[in-house]
Amino acid sequence: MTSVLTIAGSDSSGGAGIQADLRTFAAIGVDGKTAITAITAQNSHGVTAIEPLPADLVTAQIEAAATDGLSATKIGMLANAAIAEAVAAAIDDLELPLVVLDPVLASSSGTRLLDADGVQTLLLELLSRVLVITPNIPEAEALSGIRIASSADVRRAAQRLHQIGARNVVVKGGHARGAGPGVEDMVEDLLFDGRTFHELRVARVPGAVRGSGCTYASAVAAYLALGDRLPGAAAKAQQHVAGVIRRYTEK
Ligand code: PXL
Repeated sequence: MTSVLTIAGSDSSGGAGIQADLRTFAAIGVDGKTAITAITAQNSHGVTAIEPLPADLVTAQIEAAATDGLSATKIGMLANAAIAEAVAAAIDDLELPLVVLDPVLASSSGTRLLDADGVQTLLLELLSRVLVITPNIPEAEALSGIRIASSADVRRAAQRLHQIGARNVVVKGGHARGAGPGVEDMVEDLLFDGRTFHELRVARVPGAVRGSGCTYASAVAAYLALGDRLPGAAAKAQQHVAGVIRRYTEK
């Protein structure tokens, strides 16, 4: 069976992280493997504890998964620079396939999930080693240093992240705040591959669901594993997330 590895944190509430990733792999029909980077304790009120795991233990989990064979890789919460470095080294040493990096910086409640040194390692060591990075608007602003208030700014931020080394960049439009015509009823994700901007649109489903970023990046990795390419995998992942949010908010 097609296997996808998620390298990410555990969310005890089940909404985000490893738990969301495995749910997504199962829904799309790929086998999930896990390398847990950190344990978090959290609920609907926020994050109450975070414990990063030793970087060597993260490497050992990735090695174990890679030895059995992988078709794609998703990276989420990294917690600190030592883990980010270990993951960058594993990408090279184990030739991890089709790597999707969700640059998780903070939880929805605002708790930091990657420390400041880790952000530098992500920019300097990881960005250039992955196939695609999938920031939301606040993450794209933080990583590019460009404040985003319009769709022209989204393009500038994507170009900047490409200049820094990312081969493909998807800036997810879910967090757009009045950034242009139609943002109230449509979500527009922007994919930049270094040459072309691809605008991927879906009807906005009202409401926010925790873990949507994790679900999106896992879905991109799963579709890549099944043989889709970009931008097709990104378009399918966007539809998958919209469907999950619709079903969740109907409950
Ligand atoms: O959604 C970002 C995220 C990623 N990974 C873990 C998380 C969260 C948000 O809370 O807990 C483990």
